[in-house]
Amino acid sequence: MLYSTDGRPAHDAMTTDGFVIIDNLIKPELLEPLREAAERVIKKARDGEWKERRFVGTPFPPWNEGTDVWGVQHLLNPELGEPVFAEWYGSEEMINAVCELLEVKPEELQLELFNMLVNPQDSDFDLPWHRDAIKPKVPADEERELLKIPHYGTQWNTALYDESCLFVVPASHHRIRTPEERDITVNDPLCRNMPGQLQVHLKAGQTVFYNNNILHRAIYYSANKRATLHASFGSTEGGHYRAANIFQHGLDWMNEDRFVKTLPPSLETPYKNLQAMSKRAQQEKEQKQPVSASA
Ligand SMILES: O=C(O)CCC(=O)C(=O)O
Ligand SMILES: [Fe+2]
Repeated sequence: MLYSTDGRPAHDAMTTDGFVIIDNLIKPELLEPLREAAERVIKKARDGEWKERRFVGTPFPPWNEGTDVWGVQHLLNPELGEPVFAEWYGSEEMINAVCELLEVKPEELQLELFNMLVNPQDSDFDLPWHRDAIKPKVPADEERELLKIPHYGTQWNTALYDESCLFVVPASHHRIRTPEERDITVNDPLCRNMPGQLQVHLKAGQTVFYNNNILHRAIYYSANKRATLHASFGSTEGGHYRAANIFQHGLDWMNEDRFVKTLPPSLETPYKNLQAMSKRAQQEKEQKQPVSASA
């Protein structure tokens, strides 16, 4: 069974608190190769050789304004030439942990996003308090309904160096915001004193899985090195509900043969599941489109 760093069954901790910290999901012999690959990729992103980046000043996609990089997108893209990322994403440790948290079998996993969060160089960057899939201004009734939608997937941060950038409000993933929390998320989203906030301290090699509807924010300190792998898997049961969130990131490169060839055997079925989901999502979109009279 998978346990949190404080010795609780990981699935229970995730359900109750909306996040869970787990140790040892990077084999010791993979830590250095991952760090070296991360260095190369960060350099390319900062130098502009790799254009898929998040910039300070733009907290949410599209991240197309600014110069100082706080995130690097698409680490699995073969153009980056860093197969160690797929090796780790598809490693037994990672797959088993995700399967246990999602209560699915490996063949039910859906390959998804794999990015990296890094320290900016010029100034600190405050990512505002948010829930990933619910906008701050939605009325309480709508928030309550949106929080009931199952996730059919999980996302996580794995630190390659010690870091304490993420803040969460534990157990806020299954309830609407209090009036004070609502006021902060709408009017003062960079507030550094959210009631009940908890700073997540990760040692190198530790992973925090979190429900992306937990109230969370991050502070990116330019003086503290951050190279944190930020990834997700879905499950086939409801993978299509995740389509909008996944495909907003532009994943056409995943259709290419040269990408498929880089996948370790453990990711072949999760990849096929993603492709099947993409087709299904596309068909549903086309069916919903009104028939228009063409000239
Ligand atoms: O920096 C982090 O740890 C969180 C990033 C985040 O919340 C996001 O990209 O939506
Ligand atoms: Fe987020």
